[in-house]
Amino acid sequence: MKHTPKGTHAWLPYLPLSIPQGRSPFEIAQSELREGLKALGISKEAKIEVLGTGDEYELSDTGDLQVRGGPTGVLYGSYHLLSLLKRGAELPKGVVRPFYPLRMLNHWDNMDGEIERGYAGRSLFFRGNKVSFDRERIHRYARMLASVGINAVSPGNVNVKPPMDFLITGKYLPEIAKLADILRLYGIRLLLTVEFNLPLAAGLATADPLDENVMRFWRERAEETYRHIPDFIGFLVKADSEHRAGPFSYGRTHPEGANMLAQALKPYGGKLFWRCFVYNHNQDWRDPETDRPCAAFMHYAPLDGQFDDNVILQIKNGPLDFQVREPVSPLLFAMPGTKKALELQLAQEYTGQQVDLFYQAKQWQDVFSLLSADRVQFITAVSNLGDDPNWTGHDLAQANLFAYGRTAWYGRSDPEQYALEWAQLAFPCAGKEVADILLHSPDTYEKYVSPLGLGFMVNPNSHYGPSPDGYEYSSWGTYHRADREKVGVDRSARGTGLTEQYPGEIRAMYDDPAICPDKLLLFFHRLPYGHVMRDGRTLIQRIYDDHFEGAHEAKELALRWKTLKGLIPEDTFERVLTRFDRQEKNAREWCDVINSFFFRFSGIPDAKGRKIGPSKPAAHP
Ligand code: GCW
Repeated sequence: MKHTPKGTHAWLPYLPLSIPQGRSPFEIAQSELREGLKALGISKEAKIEVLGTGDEYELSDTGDLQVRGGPTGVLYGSYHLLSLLKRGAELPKGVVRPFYPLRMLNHWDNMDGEIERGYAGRSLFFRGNKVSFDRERIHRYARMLASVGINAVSPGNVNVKPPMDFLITGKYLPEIAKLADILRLYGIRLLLTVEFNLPLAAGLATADPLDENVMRFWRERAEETYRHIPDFIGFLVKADSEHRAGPFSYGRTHPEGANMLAQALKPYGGKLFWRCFVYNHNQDWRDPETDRPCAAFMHYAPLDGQFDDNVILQIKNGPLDFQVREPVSPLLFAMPGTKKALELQLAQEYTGQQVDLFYQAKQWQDVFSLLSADRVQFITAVSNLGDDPNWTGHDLAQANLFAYGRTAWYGRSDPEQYALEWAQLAFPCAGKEVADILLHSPDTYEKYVSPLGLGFMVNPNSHYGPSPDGYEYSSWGTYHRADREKVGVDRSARGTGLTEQYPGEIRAMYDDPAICPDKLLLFFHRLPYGHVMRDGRTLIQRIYDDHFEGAHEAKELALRWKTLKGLIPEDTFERVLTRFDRQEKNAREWCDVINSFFFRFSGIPDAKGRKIGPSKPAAHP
């Protein structure tokens, strides 16, 4: 039987699916360039020269093509050169170098093969509680990441479930080392997630970070991990968060817990990434004082200067939890004496689950427009990949991974540019049209799901589909507080005080409903339905209008896709069409459920006389 390789070309249609030959990034670059130029029908010679030490490169075309750069730089340069030639674009002038030294991808894979918040199949790394991967597929995965400059991955879930807690032991390290061996060829290094309570599971009496035996235990784990993977980056930890153990379990502080792990890694130059997703998930919904988005700043900001220099605090882009629209996390502006990593989420947990289209680069632009990129030293994103043949379930969701790679490389978000580049590479006959569809997608989705900064009106657990009170009376701290008169949470200085965590100008903007951006109005303020918006409409009318418009635009996206028939490979076209059909239905559902919810509370009819709420269902065709 003919072997059909799994894992499509993604945005690299000019590279063969077979494994490139080579034992180093330099040799891989040679092989990729040779094959790529051949497939592009370019007969010029390409010379690669290793100069320098890092990720930087320089491209030139003076009769011959030239790629010069550091040992990994030549690989990035080769992929970049091929993509430019494919798109007929100009070569960049001067040396190209990345903004962030580590451009990471965090998978949330479990060892049984399931992926937490995964919408594209099963794990690429684990199966049946074992490390288990398809070598060819990992080569293609690594190539895809390297082609956009991603150079670090953590394969395992931050919610470490057994037996993953034992990944950093002799039982699994030899297999993990084989994975690292492939990734290394593409300049990619590994991080592993660890469970704070591992000492207990391993038979120690405690996992108290100040206990001598516990310290020794972690030093041994670090030593053994580096023995198998000499270029290992370090550990990633979710502690004292959503049922995970952590220093609090032992009456210790987060610097005490994090520094202890960091010290175990220190002799090898290792780093400890410590997530700041720490809040009380056992909140009483009746309590108006405790406000989840305030939690991370309140906990960590006073700890500036107490973390060792190889500890990096990993902070989500917003203060709540990857909602459709959130303000930038105030913690990202704080703690000047502490290293920080920005965490984005490619997995579309709250943004359509890779059924509905949502191009995320626009969301990240919100972050970078307020936060200068050098406020953080590292960047990471939760992966949207799985073993589906097209990697991301929705083919167009590949654009998010691509755009993330570019964002991490350049340290800025340029949604238009990245969408166009991706679309021209993936769909050369319809680049502009596809880019345009991508660029419209987040606004459309936001309108029918969650306009004005309202979040969490989703079904509990799955986080998909409308359920306005799904998280309203729960312990998760996720409230919109809608009643007959008003909706939203007052997070201003007069309310829970979240706005006071921001630096001056930003604080002033968020604190005053008159200048707070519409898109965040109900995130920061509690307002009556009759509140007159800057555009003259009332708040309730804006809620109705946005939902109707969003549902209508979802239909239009599907129609626009249909015009591309013949310009997109048939199977991709059909697969995406199916998703657009589902999105259209989802959008209608969101619109009707949320508008009915607000109509029933407020009793205010739609000024445009559209039908809200129960009506005769459409007759079956
Ligand atoms: O958004 C929540 C998700 C959890 C996730 C958690 C986190 C890995 O619903 O599935 O757990 O965030 O970021 O730790």
